[in-house]
Amino acid sequence: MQTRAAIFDNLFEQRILTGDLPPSLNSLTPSDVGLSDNEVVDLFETQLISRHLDLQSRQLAKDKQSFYTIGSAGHEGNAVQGKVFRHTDMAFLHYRSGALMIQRSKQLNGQTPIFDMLLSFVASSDDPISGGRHKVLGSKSLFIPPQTSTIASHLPKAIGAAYSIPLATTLDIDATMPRDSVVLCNFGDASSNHSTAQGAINAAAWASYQNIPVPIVMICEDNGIGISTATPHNWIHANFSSRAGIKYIACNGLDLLDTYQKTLEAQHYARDYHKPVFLHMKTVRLFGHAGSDAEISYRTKEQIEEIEADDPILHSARTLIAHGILSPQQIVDMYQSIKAQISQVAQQVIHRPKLTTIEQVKESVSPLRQQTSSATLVDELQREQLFNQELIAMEKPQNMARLINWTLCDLLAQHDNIFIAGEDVGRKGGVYGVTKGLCDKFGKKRLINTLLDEQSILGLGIGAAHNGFLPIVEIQFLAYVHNAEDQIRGEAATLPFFSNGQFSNPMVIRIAGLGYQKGFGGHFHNDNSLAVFRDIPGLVIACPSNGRDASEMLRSAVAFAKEQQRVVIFIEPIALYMTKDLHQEGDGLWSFDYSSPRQSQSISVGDIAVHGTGNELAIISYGNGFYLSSQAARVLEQQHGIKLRLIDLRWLAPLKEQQVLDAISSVEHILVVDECRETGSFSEQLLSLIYQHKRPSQRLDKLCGDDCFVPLAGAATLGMPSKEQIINKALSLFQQERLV
Ligand SMILES: Cc1ncc(C[n+]2csc(CCOP(=O)(O)OP(=O)(O)O)c2C)c(N)n1
Ligand SMILES: [Mg+2]
Repeated sequence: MQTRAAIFDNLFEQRILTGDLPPSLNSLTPSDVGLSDNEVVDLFETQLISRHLDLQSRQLAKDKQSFYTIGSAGHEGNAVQGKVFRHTDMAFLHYRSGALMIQRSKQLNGQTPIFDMLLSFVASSDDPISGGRHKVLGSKSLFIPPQTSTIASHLPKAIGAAYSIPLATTLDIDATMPRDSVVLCNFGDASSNHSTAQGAINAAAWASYQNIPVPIVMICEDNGIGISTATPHNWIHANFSSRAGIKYIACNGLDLLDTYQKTLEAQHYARDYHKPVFLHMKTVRLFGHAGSDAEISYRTKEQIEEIEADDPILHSARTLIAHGILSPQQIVDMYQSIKAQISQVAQQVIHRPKLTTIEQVKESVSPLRQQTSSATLVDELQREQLFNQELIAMEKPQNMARLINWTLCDLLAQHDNIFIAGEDVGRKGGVYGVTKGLCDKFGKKRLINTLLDEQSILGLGIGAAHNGFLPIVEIQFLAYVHNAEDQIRGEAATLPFFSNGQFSNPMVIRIAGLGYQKGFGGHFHNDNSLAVFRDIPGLVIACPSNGRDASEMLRSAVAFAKEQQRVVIFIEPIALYMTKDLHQEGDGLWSFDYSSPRQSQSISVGDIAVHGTGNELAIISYGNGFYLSSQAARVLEQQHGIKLRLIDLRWLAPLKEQQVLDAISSVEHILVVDECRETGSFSEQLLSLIYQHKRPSQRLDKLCGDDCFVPLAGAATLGMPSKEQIINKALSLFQQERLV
């Protein structure tokens, strides 16, 4: 049986030559909208290239040479956006944007979109965007970061990138995009219902409503369906045409002239007024959702044929013929010659190399980059003015919250491309005062109070990082990462992977979290699980146990994000923010001196700390667990005479395995203390590592949080390791006869 794609291909010539074309949609002429005849032909050529690439991808799939057949057929009107927007206007694209990308590539010399896209279809390692990792649309030189297939998840970062353009001008930073750029993003009609899309569009509206500039054009390519689920009639218009702060413009994507006129209007509006535009573009979807989709199971043959008759390629052909620009025969010739060219290139690309080793595949997860210049040291006089009264307090040891605050202050002074963004981080200084006073020193543009939406906060960071910023974003509590987790997992962490290391979104995500808050808050403010980050390739995870480390590690995190373009999760144990003492009130043993950037003794990413030299017991821990282990250590040493050492992991990823193994190699008993819920905790990784390498005589055990959520009040710590439990567990290791 012939596929619909093959039927279209076979009938094309006949339809054009017999004039079997859809009726005109308007009375516009090319000159009415400012297009020359040649420009219309050029757009049509792009549409044909895109269509033939779609047809070819299905042929290649049939021949088992290609692995992804989702295409752009019916959406080729987006060639217009490839023409209207500059190639430096960063584009976050829907998967049906083949024509847009091809047309955009015509703005730059030396582009080879046909070859490049075919290389991506066949997953060749020569594919210039993903290096054979996925069929994505993307190009470094065309300012098109590749997108994952999770629909709508690219919108928060598109808004973030748009927000960062005027911000870069105001702060006078060296941005990736030119200062008069706009951002464009596109997505499907069904995708617009996704909470991520709704949240992102709401964030743009929220900003625009209060006159915060967000130069973005959000294009909804409305084909009336999402796989098999119809979008309710007129839903997109009803839902988006009167949103506060957002200009709504509609166009018919089947008609090049109307689309050109409206896209120009949208582009000018966004560029001139720095305001978001929602461009609602009607399209059709041809040949099913993808090659594997049997459309006939949910649409009748008549419906399918009716939609096919509205093919934008046929509309464009009609326009060209009606205005005497090309004859039917010239159109057919053009169609055939592009078809032949693409088929010829397809035969070449199937012989191009593929990824053959896991090392090659992994190379782009965290590519090693050349060191860039590190932070400039701020003039001492300037620093004195910056810290002013606080210099007196700096002479005394302080708690973690204060030390992080000063570190952030120094970092903001050293790096002009850093901003801090999150809920309440501005004037209030965050829930725990960690960013207090910074807004007064650096202003609202660098201490950004965001709206209450974690996806948008992370999207702001990711998008701004695309444009040369080094964002430090804050999630108010660990439990509130979860509703936005995909922005880290599916977006920030995957960008280097899918772009073969070409695009990156360096940032530090500060998250207040973990348990032990003296009964306050219950589960949501005492979420003791970091499992959500554990399996994400390339992510760096920091969790300091004390203020001095927190300060140095934050500096390293920022430097690493900058130099290696990495995403760093920085977990701040809330219960330790204000902690000053270790064993008894007033001992001040958990307060530490602040080192200025000049005095800094850096802690490299991954480096553990070993305290003590005892060989009888090693306690390995981090965060609150390390604090409690330090308390327990004194009892174990003084009352039980155990010679021990304490190991603070400090960084949970990457885990420097050899450092850990070296630190315990001469020790007889090893106890891992992990405050997180046992299932999914880092203890799993640590125990299996140690178990694989330990000597038979070494005894090993662990103490973890219970697999339970944290309740309120006095019951809050029942399920988490305590000082007493650590002592008992350690002692029981010594009593055990059985080798673990
Ligand atoms: C978050 C998420 N859920 C589900 C899917 C599976 N999926 C892929 S495309 C699609 C339909 C999208 O429809 P629409 O946004 O209208 O775009 P179209 O394909 O029609 O252009 C779905 C459900 C996905 N990719 N991402
Ligand atoms: Mg759709």
